[in-house]
Amino acid sequence: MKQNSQLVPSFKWLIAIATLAFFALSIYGGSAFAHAKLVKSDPPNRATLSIAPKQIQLWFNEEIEGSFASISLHDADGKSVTDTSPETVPDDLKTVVLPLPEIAPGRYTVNFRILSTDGHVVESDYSFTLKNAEQ
Ligand SMILES: [Cu+2]
Repeated sequence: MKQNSQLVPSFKWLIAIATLAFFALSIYGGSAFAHAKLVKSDPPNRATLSIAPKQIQLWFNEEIEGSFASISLHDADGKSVTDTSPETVPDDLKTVVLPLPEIAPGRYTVNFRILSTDGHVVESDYSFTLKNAEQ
């Protein structure tokens, strides 16, 4: 019991510090709205395609550091099916393109990681399905 009563003040401090940290983080997190955001993709999120896409193109709401962008495509087993880097589009700094090899029917996940011009990394993923041509 003695030990317990000694612990109480330090728990209060912990809560105070945690609360401060939480507010500090939420203020910092508020600047997240300045990051580049994905506004459009081709193939679109959750699309079901009957023709294999030749490339993946991502569009953002603002310019990104295209040379630091990475896009990868993973099959349903999580295996990467691409080994190339995305290309920038010279007259549109808000977009990146990843040329694709021939891909088999199945469910795919697009993972992307880009660098906003404000220096923050934005990382996310989405998926699409390629169905058999005969279906
Ligand atoms: Cu940012």
